[in-house]
Amino acid sequence: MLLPYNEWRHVFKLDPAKEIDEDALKRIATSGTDAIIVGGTDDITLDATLDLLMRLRRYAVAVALEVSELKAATMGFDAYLAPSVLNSGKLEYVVGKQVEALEEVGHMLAHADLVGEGYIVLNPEAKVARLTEAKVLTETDQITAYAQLADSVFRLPVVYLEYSGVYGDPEVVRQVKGVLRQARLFYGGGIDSAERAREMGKYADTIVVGNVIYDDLEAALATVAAAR
Ligand code: 1GP
Repeated sequence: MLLPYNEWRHVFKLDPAKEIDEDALKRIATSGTDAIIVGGTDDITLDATLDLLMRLRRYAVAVALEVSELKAATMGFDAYLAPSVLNSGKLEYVVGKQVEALEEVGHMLAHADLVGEGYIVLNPEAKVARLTEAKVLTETDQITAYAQLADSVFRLPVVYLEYSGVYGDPEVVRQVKGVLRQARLFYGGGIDSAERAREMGKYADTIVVGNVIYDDLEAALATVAAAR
């Protein structure tokens, strides 16, 4: 059975702009992970997204599209994740792109599983931080305030702590988890070993494993069992 987003414990994030060979893709898709998120920050094309979707559909795993690039939105995914970067310095990344996307493809997604994600971007060096001009958050209180806004005020179903590229602070994740009342907590960033998966998995509801898939496949696969 394909799991809905609120039951995911472990997910892999694949970037359509990066090459992955058939064998590696098969091992990722059959690893026992709960879902594959297709998403990335740049050079996302419809062709590459469709190609990855088609290749993933051979396996019994949920596949979700993170709709950050409008051009790449297409039918056929099990769920659609709509990210808003809450600490972006540009309104465009909080609501602008989302409205644009819904104007274009809203009709197509009307009956799909469309899930809002409140991103809190915490690695100032990450591409996503530069692109969205994310406000640098240094105090845990600031971070938990954003999380509470997403959860209790906006009632977003997912709060996503995004450290993309670096391993975050487990204490921050623990404290954010402590303020959430209904949202699911996604954590992503620098998980490249079973140990890190286990550590962040203690606090986050869902851990997202990205880059290491392309750098060290065995280490990526080891994170699956560790998140259980
Ligand atoms: C990126 O949160 C994901 O959007 C995962 O981060 O690539 O650092 O694993 P990494």
